[in-house]
Amino acid sequence: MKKMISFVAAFLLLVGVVSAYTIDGDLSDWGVDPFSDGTYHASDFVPADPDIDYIEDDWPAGPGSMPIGGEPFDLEALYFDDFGGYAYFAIVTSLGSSGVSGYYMNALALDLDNDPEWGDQGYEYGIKLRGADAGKVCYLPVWTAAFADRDPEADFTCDGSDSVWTGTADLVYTLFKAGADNSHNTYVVEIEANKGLLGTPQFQDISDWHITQTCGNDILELNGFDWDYLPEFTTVGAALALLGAAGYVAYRKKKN
Ligand SMILES: [Ca+2]
Ligand SMILES: [Ca+2]
Ligand SMILES: [Ca+2]
Ligand SMILES: [Ca+2]
Repeated sequence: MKKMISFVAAFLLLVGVVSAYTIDGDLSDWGVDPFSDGTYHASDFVPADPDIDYIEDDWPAGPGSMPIGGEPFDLEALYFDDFGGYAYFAIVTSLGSSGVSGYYMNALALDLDNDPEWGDQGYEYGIKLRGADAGKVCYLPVWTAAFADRDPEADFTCDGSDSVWTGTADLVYTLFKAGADNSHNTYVVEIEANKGLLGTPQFQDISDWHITQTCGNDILELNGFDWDYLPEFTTVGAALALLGAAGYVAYRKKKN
């Protein structure tokens, strides 16, 4: 029976029922290791699992390239995955939580319904990334600067007439690697948000994410991705049925 329980446990692990991301600022669970040897390699940013949505936009250096001011303000990558009842994010950036020269990475903006007409400037959810409100999620936030052509946004308040704080996501904002990228530090934000805080998106819903930065100095958006977690009731059910059958056999053996 013990053997059967470990087999079923291994099976559940295999189908991903008990695995998820650990919110610790380490990106090995995303299968990426940016600036692995102290320099830029595009391949370092490619996640192991093709189901992970991501965008990479490391500052290419040189005149005219965004962000203005270069490496200190660089938003480098945004990763997204959903699993079970949770949404997961990871952000890679040169901006620490205390900012640089008064510039900060402030919030993650979500256009959940992929409809620019619903939500202030289309983005009907906001997640605070730093400060006392870090991790707090607001429905119908008020964005504090113009969002013309989806240019980056500074920040949001949750004090509009319809605004509601829906709850707080687990969030870690931490130093990832010191001095590895053009002699600047690299920071990681890792987030786990209950889908209930974000309007309970359904399988194959299409949404857009946008990171806001003071002054819109750098742009990082993940547009038109779908929520692709499909509950695997059949595999879980099969595993549980197997466990039940094994239990029954063990019970009968004992009885006899
Ligand atoms: Ca992690
Ligand atoms: Ca960079
Ligand atoms: Ca960038
Ligand atoms: Ca919208």
